[in-house]
Amino acid sequence: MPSIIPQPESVTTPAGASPIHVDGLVLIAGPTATEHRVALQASTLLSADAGVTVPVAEAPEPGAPAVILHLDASAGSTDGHADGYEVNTTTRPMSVRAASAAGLFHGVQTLRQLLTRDADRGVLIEQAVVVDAPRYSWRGLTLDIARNFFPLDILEDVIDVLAAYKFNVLHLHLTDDQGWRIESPSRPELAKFSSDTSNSGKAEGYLTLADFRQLQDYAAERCISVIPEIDMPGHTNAATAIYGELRPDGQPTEKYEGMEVGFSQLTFDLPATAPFIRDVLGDLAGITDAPYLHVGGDEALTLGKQEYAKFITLLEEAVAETGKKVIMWQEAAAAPTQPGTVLQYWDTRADTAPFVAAAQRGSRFIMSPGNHAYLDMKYTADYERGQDWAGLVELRDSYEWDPATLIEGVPGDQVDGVEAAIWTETLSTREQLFDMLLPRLTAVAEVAWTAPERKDWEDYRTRVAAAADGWRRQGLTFHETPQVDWN
Ligand code: TNX
Repeated sequence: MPSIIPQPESVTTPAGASPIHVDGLVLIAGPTATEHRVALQASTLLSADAGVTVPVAEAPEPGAPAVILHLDASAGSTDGHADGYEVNTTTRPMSVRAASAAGLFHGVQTLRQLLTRDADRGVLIEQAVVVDAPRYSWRGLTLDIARNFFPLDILEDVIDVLAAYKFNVLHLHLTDDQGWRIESPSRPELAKFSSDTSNSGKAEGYLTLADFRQLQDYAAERCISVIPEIDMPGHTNAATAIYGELRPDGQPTEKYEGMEVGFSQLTFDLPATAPFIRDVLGDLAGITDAPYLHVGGDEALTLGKQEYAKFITLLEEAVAETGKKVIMWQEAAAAPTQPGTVLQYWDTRADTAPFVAAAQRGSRFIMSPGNHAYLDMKYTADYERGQDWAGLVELRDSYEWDPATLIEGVPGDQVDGVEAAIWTETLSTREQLFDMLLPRLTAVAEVAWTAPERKDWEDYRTRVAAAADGWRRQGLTFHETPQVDWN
């Protein structure tokens, strides 16, 4: 059986069919611009994977293998899901077909995973018919670039890995006590003067408007939306260190490079506060392609209940004024939130009553449970980096959970999907980041994509080992957990 992650809805392999040699392989695009664009992307990806040039051509060489890429309204998924696709490598030519650009792109990722290596014959394509569609429409990663900054080239590497496992959301945590990492045109001093700090003391910087534009374009080409987060009213020391007017005593706070959370806050009744919120959210909405802004709402531990609730209402209103929809961390549910506010669940220690009440008001949820999906948690107690407040998170912990039944009293059909999350207090290099992401990110990919009855830990373990061969070739670091028999 081919080693595809996330496990597709259905994979059939013809009995006794031997794999096809990639020699002479070409890609043939359908007539539309979308088909051409995806074919060019497939050419780049497959050429790198196979180590031979796989060009886009008008027609196959006589006798040589070809894959046609076609948009086809009837293709993919048994339930007509827009992101579905079909890959068939048993026909001549072979085909990737899908109803949407995203489906076609996902099909290409599956085709990549049908490549195998044989010691004698070289790179081969396994024969299979794959019909597939995702369980959830929201499949994301929260990435913290506030505690330690990660520049564009590393973010693009992360996007490439997300795309390979059919994720479609990159949620960037852009601001926190340790830094303001996005240019805010109406408040230029924020990024300019509050980005020279970080937890490591050496991963500083911020995304300029041009960087953010490039990042969104790079992500969009790979069918990934970038959801930006400005965290308020807690986690705001990077702002209060610049603006004394956001403090009751009028004095800016000290800059911060520590690990503690929950000490910083905005103050509702100050005249500068609401204009600050409207300015930075207006700026953010102006540069964001996605329909959502994330405005945080977590761990505002120094705020009283009343003041916190006023902030949540103000944040909801300020986002609505920009024309965007709002996402907040789970704490906001207690405020209480509007039904249209999406809640991101993270802390499984919390009393669930506010979430159940929010669900009854009609709220939808994104699931990021710390004890399964927080990829900054240590794998083992003696692991050299990471945190452990949500417990140790080994690969199997990231794999074995069900978003639909996670919060008792929140119906499964109010769950929009899943986000893994990686917080970077203890991570500042590309190698450290990928050590924590891989292999666990692929486990969360399967939780987000694959129906529970198709998931199987023993089978997944063997597919992870195959995936790691590709990570080694691509120079991606990963943690060699003893839960997998690595090749
Ligand atoms: C909790 S998750 C946080 C973050 C920390 C993270 C570390 C969330 C909404 N808040 O501020 O970085 O734990 O694991």
